[in-house]
Amino acid sequence: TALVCVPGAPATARPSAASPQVAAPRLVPEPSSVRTVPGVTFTLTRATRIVAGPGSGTAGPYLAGILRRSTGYRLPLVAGGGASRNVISLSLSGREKGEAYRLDVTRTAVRLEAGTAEGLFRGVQTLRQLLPPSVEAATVQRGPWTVPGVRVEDSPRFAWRGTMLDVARHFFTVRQVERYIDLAALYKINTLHLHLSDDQGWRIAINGWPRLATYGGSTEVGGGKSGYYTQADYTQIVRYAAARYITVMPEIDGPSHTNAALASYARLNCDDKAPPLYTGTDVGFSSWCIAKPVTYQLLDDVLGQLARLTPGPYLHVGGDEAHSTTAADYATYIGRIGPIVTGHGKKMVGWNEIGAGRLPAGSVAQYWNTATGSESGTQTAREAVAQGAKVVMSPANRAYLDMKYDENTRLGQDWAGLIEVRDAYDWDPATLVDGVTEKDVLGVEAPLWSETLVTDDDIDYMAFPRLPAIAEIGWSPQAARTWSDFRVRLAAQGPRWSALAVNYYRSPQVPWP
Ligand code: TNX
Repeated sequence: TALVCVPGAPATARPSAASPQVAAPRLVPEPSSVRTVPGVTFTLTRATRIVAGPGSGTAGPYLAGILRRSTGYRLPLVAGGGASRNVISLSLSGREKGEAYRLDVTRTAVRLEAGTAEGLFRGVQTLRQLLPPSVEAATVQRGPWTVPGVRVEDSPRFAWRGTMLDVARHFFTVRQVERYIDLAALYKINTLHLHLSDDQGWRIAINGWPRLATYGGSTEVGGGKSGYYTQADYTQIVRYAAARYITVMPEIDGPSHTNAALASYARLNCDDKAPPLYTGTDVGFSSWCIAKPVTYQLLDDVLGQLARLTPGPYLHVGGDEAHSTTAADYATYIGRIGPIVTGHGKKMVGWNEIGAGRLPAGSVAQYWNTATGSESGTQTAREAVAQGAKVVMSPANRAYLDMKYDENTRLGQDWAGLIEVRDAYDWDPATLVDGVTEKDVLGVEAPLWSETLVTDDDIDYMAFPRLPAIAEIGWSPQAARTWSDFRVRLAAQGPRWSALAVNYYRSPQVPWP
């Protein structure tokens, strides 16, 4: 983080007789460029207006919603024109593209501009973090609502900055998913991967195959009653995410992780016998019947319906841990499912094992192994790249939000190791796997598997602070980020999470205030 040397710095600056300094604002993810303007602050008042120009999408209403709750001010949203003092203005400009934005804070105004509404929305997240933490509260708080004078110019390193929710092992309601979406949006996450099916549960209603949801979705890890999304519920999640410029990617896992579906329809099984529902946490014991046409009729129906309900370009077909499918069957399966996905107008995404099969153009392999360099576990990632696929990095020993922080963590698993905040932060997606370089990497994703997670508090505890660490890896230039700086900026998020009632892990590695 750049520190700007200024004579006559404000009282909050670190004192130093020779060259007083103004501390840079503590933002996560770190922007490409932040220049502080010494001695300048903007103060939000009862009279401030939010000017949302044409094409600014949800950025204005989203910002107004947050600010009104905690400030109690009216903060009218106006389309433009009138005085330009005491305004927060959001406008489109030809200077930036995609998610890039520019934010200027002067004494009289906050001006945010971007080439797209999406860019404005990302910039709004930066503005939130420039305001005091209490701005995140759900009830009216005392100001003053000051914003330090800055000029931020920012754009993402990677196009894909994702997180995954496993709604199969434990089901999460639409409201729980929406809450997670809002927390992820604060860190400029733009992809929500929903793991909709697994051995323990099938979570999406499919026309023509009602028992997948009503029976296959009836229980979860540990037993008890569970649930599923109707197609209207799923559409609600997609819309909620879209209003935050987050793309939903649904996953139907296979050929393994399919027990819930196999239990729902006997005819999907090679021996025509339905196995019982499963509420344990083993992996790799189930398999689609690769030779049966009905397997592909089902997948065509499921993926076709999901393709119609999903505006985003990707369908995730799983492909992980197929320990009960022969290598030949696995290759057959990938060769069949690829054209089903592309036939419905989508691109195929799968866990890195899919590199062993034939991939349609435009496919994406999600790297989840713990292997690095050129260890044997990295082979399928290289095979995917050799076929022209891009890679999303989710190495389990770095990016898995369900791994324990240390041996005392009550929740989570430890098969991929313990992941303290520094472990989650200190790696570069472009140098992890030999032969998978910056140009092959689409981005990063932090999966939250839910074998041990039930409540919002459980989700929060595992995702915070590691989700913001992965989000920064995806957004910020590699050269602009160091652990010693990140831990200080991350510490400043603690009071924000408290204001948002987020049950975060108070890592001893982070100097929380
Ligand atoms: C491995 S990694 C899995 C999941 C488990 C997870 C638990 C991967 C693609 N599959 O089935 O939930 O470990 O950490």
